[in-house]
Amino acid sequence: MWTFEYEEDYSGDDLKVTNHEIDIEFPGRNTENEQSLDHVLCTNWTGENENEYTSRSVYCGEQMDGNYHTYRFDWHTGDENEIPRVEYYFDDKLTYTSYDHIPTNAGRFWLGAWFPKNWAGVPDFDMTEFSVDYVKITTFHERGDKPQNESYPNDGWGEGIRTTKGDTDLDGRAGDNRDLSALREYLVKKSRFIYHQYTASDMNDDGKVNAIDLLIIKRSRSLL
Ligand SMILES: [Ca+2]
Ligand SMILES: [Ca+2]
Repeated sequence: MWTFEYEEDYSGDDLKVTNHEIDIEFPGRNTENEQSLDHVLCTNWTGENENEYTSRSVYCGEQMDGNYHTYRFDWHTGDENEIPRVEYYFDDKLTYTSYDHIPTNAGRFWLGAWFPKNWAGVPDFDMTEFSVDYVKITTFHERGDKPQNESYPNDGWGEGIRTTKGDTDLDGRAGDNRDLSALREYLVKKSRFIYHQYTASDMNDDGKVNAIDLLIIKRSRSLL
């Protein structure tokens, strides 16, 4: 998870890049400097140069136990009551506090699963899933807070996948035999769905995909 705000300033002789970012990223590095899922990278940035970020790999305990864990950072831009800092918490335990290169500019908050080449290791699976139980943001409103001024606010966004209700196999046609069999396969747990398949399959928008949705697709077919 991370916050991100990026600016390019061409007003001087040299391009000045502002990169205000806070990262909680897995895998971290253990004491042997190997990738480790019981360590996590905690990094905060104000620019992209070597001397403009602080990164620490900290021990946060076993993460691969099938349970939800809480990941949190408290971002203080600072004022008369607060020293500028970022506090990193894992399962509600303060694990590390950074006082250097503390961002001030508002940024977008991101959650994501990705596999960057080189530093994240080699995936040993074809597919996995990233489950989020909840997201909570509480504002501090400190005097160090600065507005965002993104240079490319709309750059880098994907087209996304347009889903149609009933098109459970995402082939562009809704409610045919393939969609019924894709949903049946999922319901008997023989197959996995990606997020867009859940959206396309949840016919009654109750947040669950189950036999009721299958019945709704069947009924809609009989009405055609
Ligand atoms: Ca289809
Ligand atoms: Ca449903």
